[in-house]
Amino acid sequence: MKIYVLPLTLVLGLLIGSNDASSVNSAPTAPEFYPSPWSAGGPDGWDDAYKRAHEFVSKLTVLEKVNLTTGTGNQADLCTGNTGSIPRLGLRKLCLQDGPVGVRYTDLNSAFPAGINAAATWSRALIRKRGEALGAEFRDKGVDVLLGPVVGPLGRDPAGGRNFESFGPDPMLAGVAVAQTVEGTQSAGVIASVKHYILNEQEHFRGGISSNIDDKTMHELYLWPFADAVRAGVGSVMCSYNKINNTYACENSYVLNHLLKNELGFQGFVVSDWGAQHSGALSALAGLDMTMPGDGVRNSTYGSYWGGALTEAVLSLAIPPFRMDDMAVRIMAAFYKVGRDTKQVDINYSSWTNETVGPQYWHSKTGNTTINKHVDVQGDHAGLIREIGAKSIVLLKNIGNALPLTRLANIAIIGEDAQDNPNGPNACVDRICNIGTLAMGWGSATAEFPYLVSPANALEKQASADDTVFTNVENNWDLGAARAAASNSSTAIVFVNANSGEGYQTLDGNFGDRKNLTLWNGGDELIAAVASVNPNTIVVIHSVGPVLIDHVKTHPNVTAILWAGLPGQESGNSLVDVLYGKVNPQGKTPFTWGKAAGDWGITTLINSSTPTPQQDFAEGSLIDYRYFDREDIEPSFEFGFGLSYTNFSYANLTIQSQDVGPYKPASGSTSAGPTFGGTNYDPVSALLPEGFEKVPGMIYPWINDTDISDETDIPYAAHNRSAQPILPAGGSPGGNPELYKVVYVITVDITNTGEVAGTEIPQLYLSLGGPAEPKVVLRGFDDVELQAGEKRTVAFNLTYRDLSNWDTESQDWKVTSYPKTVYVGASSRDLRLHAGIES
Ligand SMILES: *[C@@H]1O[C@H](CO)[C@@H](O)[C@H](O)[C@H]1NC(C)=O
Ligand SMILES: *[C@@H]1O[C@H](CO)[C@@H](O)[C@H](O)[C@H]1NC(C)=O
Ligand SMILES: *[C@@H]1O[C@H](CO)[C@@H](O)[C@H](O)[C@H]1NC(C)=O
Ligand SMILES: *[C@@H]1O[C@H](CO)[C@@H](O)[C@H](O)[C@H]1NC(C)=O
Ligand SMILES: *[C@@H]1O[C@H](CO)[C@@H](O)[C@H](O)[C@H]1NC(C)=O
Ligand SMILES: *[C@@H]1O[C@H](CO)[C@@H](O)[C@H](O)[C@H]1NC(C)=O
Ligand SMILES: *[C@@H]1O[C@H](CO)[C@@H](O)[C@H](O)[C@H]1NC(C)=O
Ligand SMILES: *[C@@H]1O[C@H](CO)[C@@H](O)[C@H](O)[C@H]1NC(C)=O
Ligand SMILES: *[C@@H]1O[C@H](CO)[C@@H](O)[C@H](O)[C@H]1NC(C)=O
Ligand SMILES: *[C@@H]1O[C@H](CO)[C@@H](O)[C@H](O)[C@H]1NC(C)=O
Ligand SMILES: *[C@@H]1O[C@H](CO)[C@@H](O)[C@H](O)[C@H]1NC(C)=O
Ligand SMILES: CC(=O)N[C@H]1CO[C@H](CO)[C@@H](O)[C@@H]1O
Repeated sequence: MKIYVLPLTLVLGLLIGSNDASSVNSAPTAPEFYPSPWSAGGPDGWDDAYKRAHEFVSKLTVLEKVNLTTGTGNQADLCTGNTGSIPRLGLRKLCLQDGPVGVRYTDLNSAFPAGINAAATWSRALIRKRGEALGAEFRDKGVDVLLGPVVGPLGRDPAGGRNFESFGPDPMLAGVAVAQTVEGTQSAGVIASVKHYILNEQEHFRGGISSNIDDKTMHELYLWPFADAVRAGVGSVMCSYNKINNTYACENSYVLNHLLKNELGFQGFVVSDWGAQHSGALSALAGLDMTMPGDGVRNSTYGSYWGGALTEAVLSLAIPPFRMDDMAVRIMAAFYKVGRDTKQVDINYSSWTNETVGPQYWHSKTGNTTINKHVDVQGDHAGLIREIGAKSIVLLKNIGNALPLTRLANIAIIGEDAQDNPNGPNACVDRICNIGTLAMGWGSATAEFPYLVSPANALEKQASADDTVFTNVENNWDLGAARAAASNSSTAIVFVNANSGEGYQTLDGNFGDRKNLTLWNGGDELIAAVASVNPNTIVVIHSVGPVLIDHVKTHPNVTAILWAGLPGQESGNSLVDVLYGKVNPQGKTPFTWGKAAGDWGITTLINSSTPTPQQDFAEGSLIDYRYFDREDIEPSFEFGFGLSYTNFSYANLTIQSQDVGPYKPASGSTSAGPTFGGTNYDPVSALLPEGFEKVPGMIYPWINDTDISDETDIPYAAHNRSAQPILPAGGSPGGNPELYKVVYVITVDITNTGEVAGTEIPQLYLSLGGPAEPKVVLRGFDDVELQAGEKRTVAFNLTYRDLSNWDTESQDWKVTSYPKTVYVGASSRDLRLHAGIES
């Protein structure tokens, strides 16, 4: 430990940030890792971006570097998050905006299907197009950083409130989906910020809970999709609210410095979740590069952990110059990597009002100007949204060819979940209600709907075109009316749902996380009433995740069940496309449907009186289907399951070794930590220039006076800028490139044996062998469109990473000596072909 001079705020920050753990007996602690790795470029555009960032940052003063890193305060400016600017060099503030389903807090934007729906398509091409379309909308509103996509929560807990934002609990599916989304978004010229890093698996206590995890599970499960995001070139990573092994994510030097920046070779910047920063100098040394929204530290000199406080920490050398420079370089490297220098347009909207003219600086209500230009950024995205909505629908049951529907004499639509919200689709702020059809969860992962096509509306249109007698029962509670309508129609479609969201608001007793896994608003009773009188009852479920519906699955009068997830603005049209066979369903469930809440083996932690509730991830990597397989629990519908209107056969599994030679651990060392510009460390130069008029309440980089004295401990190793060894599993963005070498190519022949064209999702599962390992893990999939009778040979790659387990001793990926088996099939339990591979 070395003594440095620090201001009081930082001392407080350090104490608050580091002392909580000591109150918990024998609680695990996070190892420390210093120094924070400096960015040095890399493949796929990072080298060029780094060079340009290096040139730019070389021109900056300390104050200007600080300005890049610090938000100007909650609602201080137009966007969800706003950094300071560099007027001297013409760099405007950076605009960060929620969120993963569309541009939040504005108008004339699209509302896309949720992440969980994107995953349910199992289509790389559709997921990529969704990312591109999202990126284009953010770009055209003037946004620099899109706060998404989401792979944390991964979905450990089926009741987890924000699971729908991400791509389901399998790390491989999530990894492919996040990479496609990042590449799509960034190709449009917007920085993606993958979140929430890491282990933010439930909403209860998210601001204080400690997620405690072992090294192997961390690598094989939760870190896996983040590695794919980094390999895809993601420009930003958002650190989460929770603690990991009792240290806050945003000051956890092990997860930020060691895992993310060193082992995964992340070259972009880490931004805090809103208010997730809890210390000043310590968070910077632990690897945080940008704080949002920047303020929120009451009773401190600067109202911020950073801003003027960061300037003081830099001038006092509590933070070494190479670290401050690296923070700025990482932000600017991400900026250049995605082409913000040529693709940036002015910010066209205010997040805080839809009035055309009003205050730019919302918090202080100053700076009246035209703040909402009402720019229509929707392009032709409605067609893509409709297609993803339809292709994400999972057909769970279909007996006696109940579906697809043909021209019907009559149809009854039953349930509130089919209807328009009478007050409009955006009537509830942040969608914190469950009125009308469910097409979006609640919280920050929302955008305003430009419109919402309800199922009732779309089905009525279809009925009218077909001369079908159409009956619509809008209410869930009038079971008499439901029965009357159902008994009067040859086809009855019942709509039910289950919602969840972000844990800053409670809805019907659900604090973000679901309090149960059953249907909402009497959905079970409604289905029972309809099915008791109608032998052709079709059930449509809009839900954030699995619901307990085994009684529906086994009910003889329920002829079809469809899961439509959270489809976004084209909900009704997407559904009609599938019900009437214009789209043959291809969706496969991206999570397991248990029969009882206990089947997953996970309970949400909802009662705790300690400031740091301890949540041990003792199940290791045995979540979702891996747990059901291990415990031999029969689910209602297994991970990867979904029906089609046609059938597919599988044959001719082959395995070809690629003779790529043995894996080579990375070695060597980095360059020494570089510094760029900003050599004036005289506090006088950091005082507010005379005559500068501050926007009231805004966070600035200037210091109040030149007396920057107070003392605290700073980890000595954080100041070491000498060359550092490259980790065996590291060396490049995403980790050692050797990990991604294709070791085996597996092929199978898939034939469409039915009467109509359709898309099959063949899935490759691998048994890694070993007594503690999951029975199988997903390692490949493809979406294969086949005409009736058509056959295609499908190829899957197995990389070194796919075949390996994390070896804690060597801190590297290793192929164990246990025998390994490859399975290819139509779901995690429909493993039709298999073959052993030598290892
Ligand atoms: C958490 O603590 C466990 C047990 O001490 C340790 O094995 C693991 O590496 C730690 N992980 C992190 C991310 O701190
Ligand atoms: C920091 O950013 C603020 C807000 O954009 C701006 O007013 C100020 O001039 C910037 N300071 C410096 C030193 O560039
Ligand atoms: C901040 O100051 C106010 C007024 O002096 C006081 O009531 C409050 O408790 C203080 N808050 C903290 C977090 O110290
Ligand atoms: C720091 O300076 C700002 C104005 O420049 C002032 O509002 C604030 O009260 C000062 N804080 C302290 C603790 O002196
Ligand atoms: C502006 O927002 C209000 C409140 O959310 C809403 O009632 C109104 O329709 C909106 N106006 C426009 C033009 O979008
Ligand atoms: C800003 O504009 C609003 C609406 O046009 C007006 O009510 C308000 O008085 C203006 N404020 C200032 C400071 O000009
Ligand atoms: C039953 O159907 C008939 C003819 O289609 C219609 O006139 C009547 O209103 C329906 N009754 C109910 C309860 O829906
Ligand atoms: C589960 O929660 C939902 C939403 O709060 C509620 O509507 C439903 O009645 C609950 N189910 C049970 C069995 O209590
Ligand atoms: C199925 O529907 C018929 C009416 O067609 C009804 O008589 C029967 O009781 C229903 N079956 C069940 C299990 O509810
Ligand atoms: C299996 O492969 C052989 C040889 O390529 C081919 O003739 C046969 O049609 C394939 N079988 C199926 C069911 O695809
Ligand atoms: C499989 O590997 C080949 C060559 O390494 C590559 O071109 C192809 O895109 C890979 N396929 C997938 C699905 O990753
Ligand atoms: C001031 C202004 O209108 N800025 C931008 C608004 O959005 C359009 C379309 O993206 C841009 O071309 C403008 O520059």
